[in-house]
Amino acid sequence: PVQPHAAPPSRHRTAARAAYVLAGNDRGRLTVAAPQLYPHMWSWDAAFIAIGLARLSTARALTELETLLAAQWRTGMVPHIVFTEGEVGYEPGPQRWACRDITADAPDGPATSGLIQPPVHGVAVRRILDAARTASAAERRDVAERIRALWPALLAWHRYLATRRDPAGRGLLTIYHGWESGLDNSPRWDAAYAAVTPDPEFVPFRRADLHALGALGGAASQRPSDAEYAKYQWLVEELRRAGYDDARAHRTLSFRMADVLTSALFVAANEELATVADELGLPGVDELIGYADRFRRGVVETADERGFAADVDLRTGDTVRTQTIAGFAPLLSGGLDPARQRLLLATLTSADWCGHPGFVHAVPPSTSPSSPDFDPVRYWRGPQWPPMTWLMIWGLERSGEQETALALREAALDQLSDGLFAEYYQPFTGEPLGARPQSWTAAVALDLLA
Ligand code: 9YW
Repeated sequence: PVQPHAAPPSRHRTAARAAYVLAGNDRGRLTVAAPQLYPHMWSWDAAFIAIGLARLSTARALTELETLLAAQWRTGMVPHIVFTEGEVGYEPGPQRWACRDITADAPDGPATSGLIQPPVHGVAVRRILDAARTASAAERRDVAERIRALWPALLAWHRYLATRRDPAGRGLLTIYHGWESGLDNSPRWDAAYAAVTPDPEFVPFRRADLHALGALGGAASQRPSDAEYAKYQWLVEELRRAGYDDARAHRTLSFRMADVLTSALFVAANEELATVADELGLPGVDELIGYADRFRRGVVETADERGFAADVDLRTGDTVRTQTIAGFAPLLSGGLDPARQRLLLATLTSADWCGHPGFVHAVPPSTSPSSPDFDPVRYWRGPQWPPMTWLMIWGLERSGEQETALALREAALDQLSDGLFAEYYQPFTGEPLGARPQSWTAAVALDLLA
């Protein structure tokens, strides 16, 4: 029999600190992503936060998803930012997006952005349902009822993605902006951004992010560059001019990428929701499984002989192969043949990735240190991001790769035991970078420690 053993005290301390961080960033019905740098609700952060909160209170975890989904657009789109009224410390803010003035599809409630982020919400729903298994009958009933109430919104979100973001039915989701990938300035998007040219009259707005990071003692070298930011802002302008209309966006935007990581996460979320539907007797199981199958094929089709996946530039038709964490998308979607699955795992643990001998913690960097695009401090171009590590652990556990998952989990817990819950980490020094404390970092720590 397995001997029960207590976790070392430092882990308890880390869990307690993580809970304290989430409580501190709690604004009642939502948790801000990071108080100084990101004082609003971000879509995929909210899902990770709900995964962490599920370990503390299934009721509070559901509230997080309810708040996000209350800001859903009439098209089914779940916006990437839900703005906190009166908060002016983030750009672009609600005035710049002006969604409600531009389209009747935007909700009447809180102001939102007009973009998406990766659809990991279904993963959170399943985790909340699972967390309720050992709860009282009353709590289980409450969780089931609230998931039932959210169900039409969740289905509409997945339907929006499967139709408007993949009109050609190729099994890959289109993004209109690097921000939609959640991996903003990843080298994945360099080639596409090279073709984005702001109008000469376009006046870029102020870099509130640099100001906020400076106040935290961080350097501009940890954020995207000014040249990158001007393009990010210009794409928002293009989207406004397209009236936030998907059909027009597909025709007119100067950035249109098929995002393989977002697509793989969509596969996983469809599978998780299908399981929830099956358990709670909710409609849509076949539809969700159909989406999962279609997008799994789409993801696997991009993989090379080592199983490493790629994005596709929909404007040029080019397959864009970069040495970024998105290459591991098939570990999240499944569907690789066993030989390539083994090769992809070997790549993940190799010196080009987690196993680099110079790394303080053997967790995946956002970009491979062997890539010429690698930068150990700049955002998605090298640093290690705890929610990405969480996703890899989760994907590995789900596909039965327990040994690799366990090694990653231990390394992740070591990294998180600094108790700072930074936004990202320098792989060679272990230095915490970006915002801190960052809610989703605390949330994944809580989940991993449970
Ligand atoms: C920004 C909130 C968000 C994350 C993104 C990350 C960053 C916002 O922060 O984007 O203005 O740079 O790239 O994935 O959701 O944590």
